[in-house]
Amino acid sequence: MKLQRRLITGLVLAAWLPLSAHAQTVFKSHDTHPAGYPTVAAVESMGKKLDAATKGRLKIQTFPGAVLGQEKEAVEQVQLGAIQMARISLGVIGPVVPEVDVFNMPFVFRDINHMRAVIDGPVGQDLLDKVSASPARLIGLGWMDGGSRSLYTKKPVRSPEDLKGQKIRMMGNPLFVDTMNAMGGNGISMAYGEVFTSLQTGVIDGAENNPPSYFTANHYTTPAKYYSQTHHLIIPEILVMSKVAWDKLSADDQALVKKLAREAQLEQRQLWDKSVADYTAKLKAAGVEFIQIDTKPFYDATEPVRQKYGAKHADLMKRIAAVK
Ligand code: GTR
Repeated sequence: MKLQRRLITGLVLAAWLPLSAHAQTVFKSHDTHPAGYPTVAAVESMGKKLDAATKGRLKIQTFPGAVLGQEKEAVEQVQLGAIQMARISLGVIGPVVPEVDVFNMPFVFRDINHMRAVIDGPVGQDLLDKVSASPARLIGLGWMDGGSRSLYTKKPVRSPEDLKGQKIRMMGNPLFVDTMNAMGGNGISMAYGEVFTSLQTGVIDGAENNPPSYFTANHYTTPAKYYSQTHHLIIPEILVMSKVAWDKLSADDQALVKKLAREAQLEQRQLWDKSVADYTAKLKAAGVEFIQIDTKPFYDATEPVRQKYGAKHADLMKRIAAVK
């Protein structure tokens, strides 16, 4: 009788074990960009590695094309745990973790290589840790590249005077509205998904972004065909995880996810450089006029913005400037 019971218990356990060993966790990961975009491709690749390393226990399912919402809503969903991951612009994290705004300031990085050296080094790690330690319930996993943002408008812009009276769409963060107002235009905060129609209908006169976004969001097909090389914002992208999902992971799994996010950071960079070159060529072929300008007047005009938002982070600003 005893033996029989043991046998039955053993059988039940044997039937249960393989099942539990194969229990799967699938992280839904948001991206506003379409399939194939460097950020989407890098997260997909991270997902494959995670799947292989955990023998299918942990997976990432990417949801490109903003199907889970615009970035502001996506951040909220990640905070709640309804979405487990998102690759978003750091611009929209500023309103929930104000410390990161130091990376969102105009001309805070000298150029893209400077930004890369900063995000790859201790300052980058500190900012990820600040996101994770903040009450926002987000975990900063890693960075990605968003290149530099320049203006695209219906009329060419060569100086701050040319922006006078022009309504320019900015991402949802008061810092960016202040930036555009300081640059000479009228900053209008608007979700990315509304920009195309607003450019077409004349609700706005222009917007600003990097060449891959300008192309893939079809903004170049609107009357905004002058791309003035202001490079006023170099905003890193961030890969975040919901703290709700993070807290359910073992320490080993957490370390694995972070390691793979770091690999994705470096992998995305290669894809990014290629995509900037490809989309720049495509934009030019489609008739977009790239205008080289003197950026100094825009740098000078935005000094009050760096003062206003940077004052609280004077040490961090010094550390960023000191990175070679
Ligand atoms: C892109 C960025 C997106 C989004 C978009 C925007 O460069 O990759 O995450 O923030 O800009 O302007 O809203």
